[in-house]
Amino acid sequence: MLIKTLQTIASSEITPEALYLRRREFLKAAGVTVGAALAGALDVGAEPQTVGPDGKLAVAKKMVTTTDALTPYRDITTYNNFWEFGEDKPDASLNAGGFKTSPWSVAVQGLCTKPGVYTLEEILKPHPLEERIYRMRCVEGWSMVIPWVGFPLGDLLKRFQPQASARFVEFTTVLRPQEMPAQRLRLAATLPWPYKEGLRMDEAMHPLTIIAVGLYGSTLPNANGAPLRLVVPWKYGFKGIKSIVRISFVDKQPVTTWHIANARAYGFWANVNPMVDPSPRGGQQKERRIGEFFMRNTLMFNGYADQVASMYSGMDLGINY
Ligand SMILES: Nc1nc2c(c(=O)[nH]1)N[C@H]1C(S)=C(S)[C@@H](COP(=O)(O)O)O[C@H]1N2
Ligand SMILES: [Mo]
Repeated sequence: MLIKTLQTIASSEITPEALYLRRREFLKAAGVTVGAALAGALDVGAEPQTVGPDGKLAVAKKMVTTTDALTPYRDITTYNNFWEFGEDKPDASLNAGGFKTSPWSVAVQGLCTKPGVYTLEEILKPHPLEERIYRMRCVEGWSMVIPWVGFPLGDLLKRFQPQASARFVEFTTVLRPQEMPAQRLRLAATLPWPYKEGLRMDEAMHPLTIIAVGLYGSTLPNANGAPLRLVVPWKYGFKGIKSIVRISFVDKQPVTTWHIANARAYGFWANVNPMVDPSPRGGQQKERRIGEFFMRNTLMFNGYADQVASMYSGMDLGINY
């Protein structure tokens, strides 16, 4: 297997202690010891994920989908939406320090042959990591270019053997009021917790859809949704649900958090579309790339139309937003 190491983050940007501790947690999570009781239930494969000799997550493949400059690590990890930790951009990085992401498990349920509660190591172990450089466009009108490390969601979902009746997948974020202040203190614009998102099965199986476990070659910071989060680059950022603890195969379109909060503004599909603006925020035609002064034009399907538009042929995107 070809292992390429990733570009390194300037060491001034992260404290070595913080990196070291996170790496130890990840090594534990990706380790070769699998609970004997569950080992038979799910094929965990033979090839463990690795951390390279330089301490970076080792990636087997790289996919670069834009020539735009990468957004700096500091911006990606301190300008966040993770409302469980507060509504302002710096809240997640300031308040998520004590969020415990190890041990972690994911409950898989619904219309599949292999439901169960799986440890993070069982979830991650067979999947070679890839670097995916993707644009991310938030419905608030800002965007970034993020070098994710992860693997195709479809490869994970196949292991649970979804049934033909499974038409959608629903994802749920952890409910941890003791660690997530906004779940505990009913803040003004609080959302109905836990955060939920969903995809149609073909969207979930699309090769661009990934589970991210890292960025810039290191494990995900808590603020970005450690230990694992969804990334769907042609959809608005709110589809990218963080810190996932449940995956459900269902036959009906899931009811999602932002849709409950404001059904008119936030549809289920949430495909990036400069032509449709149902939200009260103002147009979706332009976006500000974090770090840039001038606005950019927002691209249909966030620039991924060639790969994804066919999934929506025959759908009226003005209604199904
Ligand atoms: N659980 C959870 N997931 C979430 C959110 C959230 O508040 N809670 N915010 C979403 C929104 S609106 C965006 S734009 C992205 C932001 O991801 P980032 O902070 O890693 O850039 O996460 C999405 N996933
Ligand atoms: Mo967002």
